[in-house]
Order: sequence, then structure tokens, then C-alpha cells
Amino acid sequence: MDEDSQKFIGGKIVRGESPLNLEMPFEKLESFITPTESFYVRTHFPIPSIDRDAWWLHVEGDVENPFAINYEQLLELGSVTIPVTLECAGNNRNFLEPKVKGVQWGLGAVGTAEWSGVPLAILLDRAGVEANASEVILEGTDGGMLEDPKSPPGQLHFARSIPVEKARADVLLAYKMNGSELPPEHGFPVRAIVPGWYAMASIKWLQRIIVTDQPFSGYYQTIDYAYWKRRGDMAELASLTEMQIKAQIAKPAQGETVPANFSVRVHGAAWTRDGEIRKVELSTDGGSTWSEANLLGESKPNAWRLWEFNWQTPRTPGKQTLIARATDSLGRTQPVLRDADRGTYMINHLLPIDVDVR
Ligand SMILES: Nc1nc2c(c(=O)[nH]1)N[C@H]1C(S)=C(S)[C@@H](COP(=O)(O)O)O[C@H]1N2
Ligand SMILES: [Mo]
Repeated sequence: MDEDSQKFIGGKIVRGESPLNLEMPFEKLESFITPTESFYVRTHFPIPSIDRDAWWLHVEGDVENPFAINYEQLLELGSVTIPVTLECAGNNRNFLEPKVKGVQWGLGAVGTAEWSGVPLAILLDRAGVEANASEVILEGTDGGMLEDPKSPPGQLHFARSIPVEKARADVLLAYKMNGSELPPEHGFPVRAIVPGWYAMASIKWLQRIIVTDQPFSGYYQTIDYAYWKRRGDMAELASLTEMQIKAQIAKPAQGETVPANFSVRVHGAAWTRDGEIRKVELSTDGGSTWSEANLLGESKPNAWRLWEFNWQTPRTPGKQTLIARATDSLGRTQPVLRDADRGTYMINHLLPIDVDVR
């Protein structure tokens, strides 16, 4: 990473301008809730400008009563507020060796916000999902043409599907982020929040919800945001879904200098899906020995947990490699090495952070 040539917009690292991709400098992690202005931004097309008074969300497909609802009507329905961590499936990509294609995210394509909105289950109940339905497709307003030869010719919208069961369980149609109206770049007027799944599922600028009894195999479901799954000795493409357990170090940051023979606060965040984070361990010697870090605050479902560790730095100056490792209540922990079947996504193996003790 060449830090000197890095460009910033609003305090975020520019990973692409068109489409706009902005990363939070992860060393800025300070609180459980990521301030909206620091929250990473991932787009695939120009950000649509949507007039809330002209906006309609259509619920259709395999339902008894297809309908459309506008912004005002949506706000009248019962709402809930929950903190949820969103992580881009390509977060940490620039740690991969050799380099792979895609936005070169460091540690900051992840954040936690308080999302307020209407449970998707309420709209599905109103529409009356037919008994044979298996999936719910969420479609964004944004779209365009792609250069990828594997993409369909002509226009496409950003769209993904989730199983009906998941759609009913805890998916939110959010119109507020951290207590304020959704900003345009985060999906104004309404976006989906799919807790526990990589964030490509959390469709922004929602315009259609399509209930279907057929597996959806759109571009962003099967060609992009997919990985290789093994079936015996064959490999088949599988859609990315649930987030994998991970711990990240915010401070010290990669390449930072820390004083020798000193007490240094190492801190970061850790997350998983379904279960809860039970343990974060830190190694300050490149993985030879591990010590348990302190978990901060309380555990909340589908949100990260902050942690800290007091590091007594060595007397002798030199390079030290820090590694964090999380374990959850289902006994899952992070792999030591990268699994090549995961392609350019789901990067949760142990990552070294090199610091200079001086
Ligand atoms: N309509 C639409 N929804 C989208 C995207 C998009 O490009 N278009 N990007 C997805 C991806 S890959 C991620 S990581 C998250 C990012 O959400 P954020 O920009 O609010 O951080 O939005 C998801 N939802
Ligand atoms: Mo993403």
C-alpha cells in the first residue's frame, strides 16, 4: 500500500471515483457505532438521485396481493431500530498475495450503524407469500451497462436474492441510519439490511421486491459475489451469503512506530454471525504465542464487539508482527491460511500487522 499517494474524500480513502468507493481508515475506529460520515461506501453504478415523493416500492411475484407502497406509507408502519455490522465481502482484499482483481480494500470496508426501518416480514405478510415461494429478490434503482464479457448485454440493475425464511426472520427495510435520514450514498430513501450476511445482500435504493419459487441466478448472485464450493472432486459456484468470523486490529496501524519498553493499547473489533464473539486473542510475535484481549461493552447480535489489549512492548527495538484471532460461541475461529476457492472474497484468514518498536 502506497500511503503517500492515497486520496481522501471526507476523511475516507478513495478506492474508486466512478463508481464511488470509499473506505474508512480503520485506525479511526473509536466507538461501537461508526459515525455515518466515516462509514465506507460501496457502489457499482452512479448513485441514483431519487425524489422521495415520487418513490414507490413494488412487492410482486409469487404473492396473492401484489402492491406498491410509497415513502410516507412506509414510515407509518411499525419500525424497529437495531445495530448491524455491514462488511463488504471484499474487505481486506489488498492483503491478498498475489494481488487479485477488484476494489483494493484494506481493513475499512466494514462499519456498524444503528438502522431504523420496517421489518420486511410486514410487507411480505401484507402481500401474502404463496406457499411454493422460496426466495425474495431485492432490486435497486441503480443500474447500467457493464464491460465484463460475462455480464448480460444491455442494462441491468443491482439485485440479489435471499431465502424467504431469512427475509421473514430479521431483514429490515431501513430508512434511517444512526438516527438520521439515509444519505444518498447509503441508499436513500430505503435500503435493505440483511443482518449477518455480507453487505452485497443489503440492497440500497430499493425499488422492487420480487417473491419467486425459482432460484435467482442474476449477475450479482452467480457470476459476481460467488465463490467455488467443492462437490466431491468438482468445483461449483456458490453465492456469497453469511459473514465469516474475523478480528481486526485498528491500532497500532500497519507500519506504525511504537515506543520500546512501553505500555501500548492495541485495540480493534471482532464479529461473527449467528453466535457471539467469545474470545479475541492477540499475538505480538507473529503467531508464536497468544494472549487474551478484553472484550468491551456488551455482545449484540449481528454487530461487532470492540476489544483491547495492553501490550508491554519489548526493550529491544525491531519489527514486531501483531495478529488478532477471534473465536465465537459456536467454536468457530479464523483459518490460518487463505483458501484459494474463495477467489477475491470472504477474506478472514489471520492477517499480520507489522509495527516498528523503537
Ligand atoms: N442497489 C445497490 N445496493 C448495494 C450495492 C450497490 O452497488 N447497489 N452495493 C452493495 C455492496 S457490495 C455493499 S458492500 C454495500 C455497501 O453499503 P454502504 O455503501 O452503505 O456501506 O451495499 C450493497 N448494496
Ligand atoms: Mo461489497
